Amino acid sequence: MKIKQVRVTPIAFRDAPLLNASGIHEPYALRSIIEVESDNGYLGLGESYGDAPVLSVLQAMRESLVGLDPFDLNGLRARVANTVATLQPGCNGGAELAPGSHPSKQVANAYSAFEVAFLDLQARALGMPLVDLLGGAVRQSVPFSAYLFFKYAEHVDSPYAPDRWGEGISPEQIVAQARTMIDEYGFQSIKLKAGTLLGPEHEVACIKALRQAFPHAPLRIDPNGNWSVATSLRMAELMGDDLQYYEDPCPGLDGMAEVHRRTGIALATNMVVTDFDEFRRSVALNSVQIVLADHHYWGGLRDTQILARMCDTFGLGVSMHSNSHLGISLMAMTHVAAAVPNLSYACDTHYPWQEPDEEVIKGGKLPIVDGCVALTDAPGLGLELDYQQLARLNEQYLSCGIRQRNDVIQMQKYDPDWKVMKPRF
Ligand code: GKR
Ligand code: MG
Repeated sequence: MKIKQVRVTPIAFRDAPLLNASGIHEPYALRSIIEVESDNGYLGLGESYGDAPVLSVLQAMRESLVGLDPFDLNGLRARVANTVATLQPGCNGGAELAPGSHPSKQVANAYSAFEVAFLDLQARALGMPLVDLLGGAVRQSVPFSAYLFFKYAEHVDSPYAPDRWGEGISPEQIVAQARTMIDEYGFQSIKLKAGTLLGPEHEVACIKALRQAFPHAPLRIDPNGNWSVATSLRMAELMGDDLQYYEDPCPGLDGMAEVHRRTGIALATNMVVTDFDEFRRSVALNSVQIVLADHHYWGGLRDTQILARMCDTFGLGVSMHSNSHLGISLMAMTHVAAAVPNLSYACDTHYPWQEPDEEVIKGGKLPIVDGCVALTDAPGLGLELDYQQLARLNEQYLSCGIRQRNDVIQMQKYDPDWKVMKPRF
């Protein structure tokens, strides 16, 4: 079996005005959809970042993959390294919150994007679910958490009607957001994105309100490294007992190590441990106790399994990080999480924030039931592309004008003096 053709299609889908440490989401989120076609008629699918620097690598890869055996993952790795070496690195304004789109992650993220498509193709050709290539499922469905965001009712420059979630600023509104998500999807755990302009005291008040409204739900808060060590310690004192884990309260391995040393609270990260080198340094400092994996920048599904094994070896918990994404990514996350025996917490996903009419797979949005995404017996990831939808979202990409995520510039439309400051509080 040889690869006959590779297609990389950039798409844009509507994204809510969600607040975070950098600023606010833009009206559209970008992704790329990858198709790898074999000479005997199989198709493998992948999904990755759609920001210009990532997209340029993915597109530059296309020709080099033609003729490659889709089982030759080492051949894929060599070709990615070659291509990246010949391209100029770009910079990305959203890179810190989407660490996989950072230029230093170009090889890992381009490899990941194609690795998923190659594995999907392999599994389809063998007539087995992709998870079987990862050693088989240790669970048939994977738990995800309700991922809450502070948000405005609509974008300052909204090109479309307001979303159905409304404003999410006050503790009451955040509890209502959680209730809607839990009612619709059955999530058992709750994560609150923090580190916003609203400030730590307000965000902790929302955690308190959530604790009261959902007395038994595991709770996490994620300020994306936007609080100083002193603020992180002060907030830990206020809410420590309410948290299942404290995610990236402050920047840096040293800061995280200090917060853990002085509070004893389990710290999770998708910011200070984003590759194996940082993992090694973190273990020496005991900076984090839970690593949030993400196959999009950890080097694909197999390297995510290696990361999980390393977490097991060093006594760390493992779960999963997410950025705005569609169903191909969700299913890839589900297959790898199903094959990780030591997955210790419900994974993150932005999926509920994406609109029902903006999916590129046949059948529309994937179901999340009782907070879980279930595997199926279908070969590969079990997904087929809806080409009409793909064309529509590609059209949206072409017309939306956004080429690189930049939550800072978007926030400056509300407040021209807004600047990146880490930590802000
Ligand atoms: O989408 O605003 C966002 C999030 O802040 C995202 O960019 C982060 O990467 O969800 C992520 C996280 O857990 O840090
Ligand atoms: Mg995080």
